[in-house]
Amino acid sequence: MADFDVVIRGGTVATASGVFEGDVGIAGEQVVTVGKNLSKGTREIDARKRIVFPGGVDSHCHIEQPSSTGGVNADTFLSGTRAAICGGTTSVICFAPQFKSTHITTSTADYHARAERGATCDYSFHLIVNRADKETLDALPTLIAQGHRTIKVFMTYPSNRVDDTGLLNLMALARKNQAFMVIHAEHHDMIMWMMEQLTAKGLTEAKHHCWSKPPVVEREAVHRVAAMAELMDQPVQIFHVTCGEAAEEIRRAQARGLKIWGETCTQYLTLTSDDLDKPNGEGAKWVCSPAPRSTEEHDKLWGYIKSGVLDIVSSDHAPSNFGENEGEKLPDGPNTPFTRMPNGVPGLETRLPILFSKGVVEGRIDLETFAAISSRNPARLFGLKNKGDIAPGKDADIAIWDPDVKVTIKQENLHHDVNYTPYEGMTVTGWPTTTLSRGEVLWDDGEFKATPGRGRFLARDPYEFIKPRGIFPGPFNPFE
Ligand code: DUC
Ligand code: ZN
Ligand code: ZN
Repeated sequence: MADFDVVIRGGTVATASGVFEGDVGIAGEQVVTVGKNLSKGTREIDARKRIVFPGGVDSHCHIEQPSSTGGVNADTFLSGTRAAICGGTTSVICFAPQFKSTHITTSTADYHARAERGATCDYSFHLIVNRADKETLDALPTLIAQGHRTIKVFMTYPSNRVDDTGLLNLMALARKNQAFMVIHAEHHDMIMWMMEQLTAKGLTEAKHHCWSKPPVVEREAVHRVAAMAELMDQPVQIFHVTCGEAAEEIRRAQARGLKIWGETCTQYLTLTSDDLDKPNGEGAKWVCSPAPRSTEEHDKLWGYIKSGVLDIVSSDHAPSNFGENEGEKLPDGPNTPFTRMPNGVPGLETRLPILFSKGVVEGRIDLETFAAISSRNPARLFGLKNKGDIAPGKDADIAIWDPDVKVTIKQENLHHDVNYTPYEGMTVTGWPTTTLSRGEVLWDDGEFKATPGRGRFLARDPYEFIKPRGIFPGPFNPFE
């Protein structure tokens, strides 16, 4: 009998802690040995001239997420996780949404049912909370204890935003119940005011979306979150940082010792406001929030990645079809004002190839940093203890890459279920050729094969990163 179910042989194994030439031995669902000249496996995978990375962890993706108006975003759990796996990602953290008129326990259970039906890779949830009322505050401790260890708050969007008092109350609840917080940080009133002015002047094209939310809108909100997190002694992550000004606020807070982390996304390292400047409503394809900036800001973000201030690059996959139905990018046709365009771009499948190409191939980061920002760091920050590494005892979630292949990204070759990609025509170097999830080969040589619903919910226990520091800015500890 073979010692291993699978041996990945002769590759360059690259994790956040190091790079070496060797083999990976897998038994059942887990990695059991990493070394040289391992004995034969029942299945042998030739990884010569390949890089063997831990499967990506995408800690920010909106999949099959119902909206308050009854629509659902374009990907199902089946298509979204298929796209993830074909792009080398093996765990996703999605968003169980809350609605104004539904109990959060019910909406979370409904979202679980969707994932159980379709997910082909493992998944966990952040809980979107959009009303910090008594009913919600009473329900959250049980939901957190069930393994939903993050509360997500939007500081903007009329239908989802939580005001500052609500955010403070949620931070207090998170602290008492050992939950983490992730924040969409933009100054709501500034954006609304700017939208009104732009609309009054007839400046309503997609490109004006960027005008409505310049970097100061983000910088102010990040500063505010950091101050609140300091007051409450609550660990937080700032989502989708787009610019140096906002990243600098995070750096300053980190320098004060706060438990604050920053994420950026592929689109903020590649897209610019010029992408939105297209005629006949086409710019809507690139509308996302916060807004895409400039190549100068891309360079700044890479700098903050290199220094570790931003330590996760996720996709913020938020797919809406480019079409004219309600919920699609142009609900009022080609002249749809930007205020009515759904925010978000698809990017689950392209996240890692773009990050590898722009990051590793173009010499901005090394292989270890790539493995850290795409897999190890999100697994660690969100308490996915069996993910993010290739080491004995870890789940055999692995992506084997051809680092030399040149791929021109085309919608027709992608595996999501949205009808465009914002990266159409971009040529990247490197793509995953084989992806394993818990030892099972799901993507190999252009073929995807997985049973819908095989993905498992990753319930998260309390972990180091969400522990408060026990330090308050004044003499009063409100939690004693
Ligand atoms: N911005 C968000 O806040 N969420 C989804 C997509 C987007 O662009
Ligand atoms: Zn957001
Ligand atoms: Zn998002």
